[in-house]
Amino acid sequence: MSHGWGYGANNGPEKWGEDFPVANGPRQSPINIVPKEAQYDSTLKSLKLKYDPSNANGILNNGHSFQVDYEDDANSSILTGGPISGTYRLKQFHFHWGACDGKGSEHTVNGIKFPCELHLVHWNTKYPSFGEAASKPDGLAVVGVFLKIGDANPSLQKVLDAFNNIKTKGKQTFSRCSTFYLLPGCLDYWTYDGSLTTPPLLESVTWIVCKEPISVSCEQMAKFRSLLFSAEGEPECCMVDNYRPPQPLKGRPVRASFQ
Ligand code: SG7
Ligand code: ZN
Repeated sequence: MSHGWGYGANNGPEKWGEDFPVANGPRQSPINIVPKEAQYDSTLKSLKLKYDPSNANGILNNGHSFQVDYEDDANSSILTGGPISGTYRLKQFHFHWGACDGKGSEHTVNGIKFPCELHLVHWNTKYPSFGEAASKPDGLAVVGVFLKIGDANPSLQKVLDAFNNIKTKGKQTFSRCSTFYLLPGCLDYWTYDGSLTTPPLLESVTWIVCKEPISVSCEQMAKFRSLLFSAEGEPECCMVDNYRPPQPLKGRPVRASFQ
C-alpha cells in the first residue's frame, strides 16, 4: 500500500491487512446480518438520540467519504440507552455508497446490499477525548442507517447543497449546515461488538444497526457519486464504492432489540 489506503485495486480492503494486521482480528466490521440468527434480547433499552443541529461544525471531504463534524466539547448531541451504558457524544457522521444502486452499504442483511449507509459516530464520555476513546473496547458507538431508493430525503438536502464546495479531497466548508433528522421512524436495531470499517480498523465500536432504512432519491444518490476521491489538480477519480465488504463473524452474538 505504497500510496496509503483507499478503495482501489491496489490499496483497497483486500490490502489493508498488510499495514493493519487487526484487519483479521476477532471483532471486525462490517458483517452480514442474518435476522433469523440474531437473538432477541428483552434487556436491550430503546435508543435515545438527542441531536442539536446547531453544533454541526462543517462538512469535509476526507478523501474516503465526506463527513459532517460536530463540536464535541459539551454534551449537546448525545446517544444514551440502547446496548450502551453511560453517555456517548456525537463526533461526526458520514456515508458509504456504491457506483450503482445495487451496492454501497457496508453491513448487509441476508446478503442484501443497500445503495448507501449512514454512520453516526459517537464516543464514550468516560474517556477524555475521541482520540483516547477510539482505542478502547467500549470507546465508540456507531449508529448505522441504511438508505434505500425512494422519495427524495429533505433532511439530506442541506448536505447535498454543500457538495459544490467539497468536491475534492481536503476541501471543507464551514457553513453551519444544520438540520438533519436522518433517523428512521422506528428505532429497532441489531447490535454487536465490532470495529472501525476503515484503517486503523480499531476494535472499539459497539455497532447499532437500524432495521428500518431511510429514503434517498436516485438524483440524490447521483450527487453523492459526483464527489471525488482525488484532490484538486489530480486526475479525477469519482468517490464511489467506498465500502468495506462484510467480515467473518467469528462466533460473535448479534442481538436484536425487537422480536
Ligand atoms: C470515514 O469512516 C471517516 C472517518 C471514520 C471512518 O472514512 O468519516 O472519520 C475520520 C475522522 O477520518 O473514522 C475514526 C473514524 O471515525 C471509519 O468510521 S466507521 O467505522 O464508522 N465507518
Ligand atoms: Zn463508516
